[in-house]
Amino acid sequence: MSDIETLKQENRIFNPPAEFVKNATISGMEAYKAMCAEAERDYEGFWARHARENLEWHKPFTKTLDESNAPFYKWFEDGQLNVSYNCLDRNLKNGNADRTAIIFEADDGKVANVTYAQLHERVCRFANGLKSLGIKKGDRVIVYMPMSVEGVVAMQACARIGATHSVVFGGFSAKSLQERIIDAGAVAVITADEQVRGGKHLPLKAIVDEALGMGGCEVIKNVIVYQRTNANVGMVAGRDLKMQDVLANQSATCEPEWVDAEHPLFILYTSGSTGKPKGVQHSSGGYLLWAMLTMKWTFDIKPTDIFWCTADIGWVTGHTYIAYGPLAVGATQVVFEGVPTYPNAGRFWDMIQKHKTTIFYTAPTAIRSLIKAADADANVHPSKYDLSSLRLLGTVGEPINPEAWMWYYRNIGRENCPIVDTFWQTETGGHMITPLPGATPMVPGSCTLPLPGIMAAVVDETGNDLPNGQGGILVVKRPWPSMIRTIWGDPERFKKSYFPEEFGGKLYLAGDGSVRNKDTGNFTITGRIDDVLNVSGHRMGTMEIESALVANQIVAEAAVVGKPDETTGESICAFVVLKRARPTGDEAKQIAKELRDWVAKEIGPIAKPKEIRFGDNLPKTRSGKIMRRLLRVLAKGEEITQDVSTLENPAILEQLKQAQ
Ligand code: 6R9
Repeated sequence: MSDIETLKQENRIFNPPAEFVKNATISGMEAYKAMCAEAERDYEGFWARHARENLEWHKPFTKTLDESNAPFYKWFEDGQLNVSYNCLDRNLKNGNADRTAIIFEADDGKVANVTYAQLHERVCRFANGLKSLGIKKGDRVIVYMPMSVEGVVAMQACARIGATHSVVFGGFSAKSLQERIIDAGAVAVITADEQVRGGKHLPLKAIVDEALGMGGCEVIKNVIVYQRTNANVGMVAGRDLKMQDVLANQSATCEPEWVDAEHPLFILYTSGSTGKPKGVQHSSGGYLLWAMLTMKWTFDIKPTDIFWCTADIGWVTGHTYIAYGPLAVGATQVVFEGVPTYPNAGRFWDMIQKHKTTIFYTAPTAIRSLIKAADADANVHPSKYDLSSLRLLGTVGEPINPEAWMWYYRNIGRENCPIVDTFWQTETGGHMITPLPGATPMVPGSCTLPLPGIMAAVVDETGNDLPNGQGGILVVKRPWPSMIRTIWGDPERFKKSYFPEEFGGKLYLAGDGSVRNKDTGNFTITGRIDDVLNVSGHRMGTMEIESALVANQIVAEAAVVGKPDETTGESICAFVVLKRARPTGDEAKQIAKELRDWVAKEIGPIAKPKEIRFGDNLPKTRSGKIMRRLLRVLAKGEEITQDVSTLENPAILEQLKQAQ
């Protein structure tokens, strides 16, 4: 039985604990249904009410939703606000000044607490510093930072002055960084000398220098360097500045730049089905509204909580559930610099115990690798730690297999914490389909039901609704406030990718397949329907990796497919044809290693193929299309049962069967 078949038949149901339901923000299914009904009845009124109740507006909006130029929807268009003001100043006014905003734990275990007042001051000083460099509203600023308080400060300071940030994950290569700098037309880069992960020092500034040296980045006027390790890094006079010098002598207050609700808060690059990463552009008002509402609804956030999202600020999860959401609701959160396996695989459990974490949000891939580690070494088994502070668990980034869900539920939640399996995307800005912890009956492996106001559905290839029980394409039928606004610099691609004409131009296409349970209507995500892979919760385009491979001069052709992997969900398998004879034995091993390193340089270590197989050519149809479907079967090591008579060169399949 395939994984999807198993998931469809999953019928274990876990109700939220009564105690949780009693105190929950959304308590019980009736409350959930009433909210959904309100949104159905008066869609704009529903969102307008929440936007008024949750955000502090400098100038109130009078229009809720403008659909006149669909799919370029506008929300709260004539309202003005500042995101950083809503995250910081508002907490100072509300009596939260001395409340801990961030509990920062460094790789080596050192802990530093930052209060809202301190965070506000740091953001203001840095915002003033950015202004003194001439950075202004509408400018784009690249943030290439380690997990740090300073990373959050950099993002918030950009928001404060109305500059649009684009955070690039610290694991991306110089080439990827350069492409993003050019595409965004950025004027400055904020980075660190080095990042520290798992006891190792890894360069950041040197990679920035390499990226800028590749050319095309002449628009960058300044590089601001946070000194994380005090490593000796090259500083270009007139261009490079230390963060501490930018902050020095700046005023501790900074009048926020009031921006329109639609002003782009950030651009975040993500992989699509074609080669070039897309710059997903998000708004200010609608985005922050959903970050706040989902903190309240999905995470049931309370003043007594210690919230911990383990994502990196380089991904959307780190934007919404570290840099913005928790601060906007005045929460106390843990920010972690390191990795889950250092100094040992008990690090997460140790940190939950130490910081009395109450809400823990992580990725299935981390859970799976920690299950393995706990099985291998009893000392890092979660039973060795006091996890009794936990009251809610969450997962994000990829489907969670029911067995990993059960382990998480039993060993981490002690069968007493609801699990929110949150389905969403870079493009959606925040959670879309997820259990509500004090309401929804949970089913392992299912993200259950859409949040109130989110009109998710499963349709066929022509956009018609499918009955429950029938697998199809996941869509969202109505625009929602935190949705992607456009692809930076490429509105046509935005339309084609997300609102294709074949579907009438008005349905948002998530790029995932889904099926709803016949009885409950629960959604189960069946995986991407495009050429996007999900490796350890990281999104990667197969075409992106293929382009990187063929950019190597010895490669003639390459096809990349995903292969199911016990730990990482999917792994990357590349089929490669060289310009010279097909290598075998040690030579094949050597070239495979060189190509893996090459991809790490072109894109970043996360894109390295786990497996490379060499062939004299690739299986193609007579019209020259590579049959990726067959390659996926070969990668899995399964027998091909499909009809291969339309293949130009069926004999090649035998050769590609063997893993090298
Ligand atoms: C937030 C984030 C988005 C893709 C998405 C889907 C997969 C995310 C999931 C899930 C099943 C979940 N995905 N959460 N699949 N269940 N709870 O991860 O954004 O990096 O853009 O990835 O991840 O395939 O389309 P992003």
